[in-house]
Amino acid sequence: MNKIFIAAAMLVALTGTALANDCPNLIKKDEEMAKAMPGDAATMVKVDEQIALAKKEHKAGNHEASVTAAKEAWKLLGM
Ligand SMILES: [Cu+2]
Repeated sequence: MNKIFIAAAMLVALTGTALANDCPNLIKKDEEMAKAMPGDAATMVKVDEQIALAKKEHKAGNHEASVTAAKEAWKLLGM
């Protein structure tokens, strides 16, 4: 029972770390894509908002929310 608990805790820790490392990469990709293929002005405002949100959530430790915002920016860019 204890072993299962430890394995589960480790899995959560590993997933958390992976997500924490993922956000800056995803945000970087967003920024690169926004530069490479800017959409219309209204879309870019929304993209910038999502990127700013992703950075904020990452700093706050809400990595899942950060990844969601970063992926939302991708969608807005047509990815
Ligand atoms: Cu993060």
